Amino acid sequence: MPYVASTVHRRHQPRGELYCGELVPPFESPARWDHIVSALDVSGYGEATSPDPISIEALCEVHDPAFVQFLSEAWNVWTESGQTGDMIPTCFPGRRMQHREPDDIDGRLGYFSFAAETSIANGTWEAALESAAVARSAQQLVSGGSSAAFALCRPPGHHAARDYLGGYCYLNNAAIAAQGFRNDGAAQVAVIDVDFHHGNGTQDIFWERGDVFFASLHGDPRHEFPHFLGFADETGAGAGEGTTANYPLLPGTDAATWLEALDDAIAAVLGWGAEALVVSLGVDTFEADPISSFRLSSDDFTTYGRRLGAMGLPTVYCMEGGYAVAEIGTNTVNVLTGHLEGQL
Ligand code: SP5
Ligand code: ZN
Repeated sequence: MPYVASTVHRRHQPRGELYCGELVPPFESPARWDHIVSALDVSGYGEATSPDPISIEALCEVHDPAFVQFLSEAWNVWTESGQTGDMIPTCFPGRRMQHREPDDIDGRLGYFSFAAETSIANGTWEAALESAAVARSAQQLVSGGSSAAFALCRPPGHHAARDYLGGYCYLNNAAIAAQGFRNDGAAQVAVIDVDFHHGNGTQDIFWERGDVFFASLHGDPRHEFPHFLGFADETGAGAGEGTTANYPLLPGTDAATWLEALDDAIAAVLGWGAEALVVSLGVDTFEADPISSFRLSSDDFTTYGRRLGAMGLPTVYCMEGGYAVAEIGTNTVNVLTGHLEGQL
């Protein structure tokens, strides 16, 4: 399976993450990428393919142009106004407040964010843009004839909605890949999100679209981030009614229960008639993940990779979360290798 990756991700390295009342070293670290590349290398995946650049127009197929404009200029505006720290949003539009983009940079930051653990630092925009390019290039390899490809995206993307960032995500790489499949001729595209957290951003982007099916398995929002989306009764609206499927699962969920939900999601996607598949691949479902609460073992990742491969669809895997850094490479490669076994 070819994989697409770029060292530009290293430019994104915020100083800290607001976690449990402390500014701690970010869980979403550059070292994650290194461990995945090492594991791919050891398992014989060969050299990475470099991404082709992605256009602003391509981003705006799934994002609000005003949000993209904000991301692209935020760091420059921030530093030119004399501020020296990283950009951490501290105020958000609450219920019954105005949803109008302010002029002030602090106001714009809160307006385009939903969570304060995600900061913008020097290089964040360049890395986020490159991560989107990685996803789109992997999709193009698959549309060009490869049965599957892995997009080693960093930063991740599935929490980034049409017009707000959060959850370590800025641009929605998986949505960009799914839109790419549509542009390249697939009439119906599915996204299966196996990250521990609900893919609120991807759901938001495709909520009213009948051409992209979104299915997510995740920690129940009553207990887990992002807390305000991902309930089982969310099924889409308008033209998208019935093309969203959520599987909220309780903290402590084990492989048997998780795999049962996956089988249900796979059946829904195949029954709907998907022609291409994007997998939002977060491996934070791992039992030793420091910020998550599911109980999958490293072998369970191989098991579910086989089931995804057996779907027989052209597939792009987009890297999302996973914070047990020492095992992130093994767990990620296990899914990809399982996929290759399953598609035979
Ligand atoms: C891509 C991805 O996996 N993003 C996950 C972002 C999660 N960030 C917030 C985690 C909050 C965890 N709960 C903190 C409890 C503090 N006492
Ligand atoms: Zn996650």
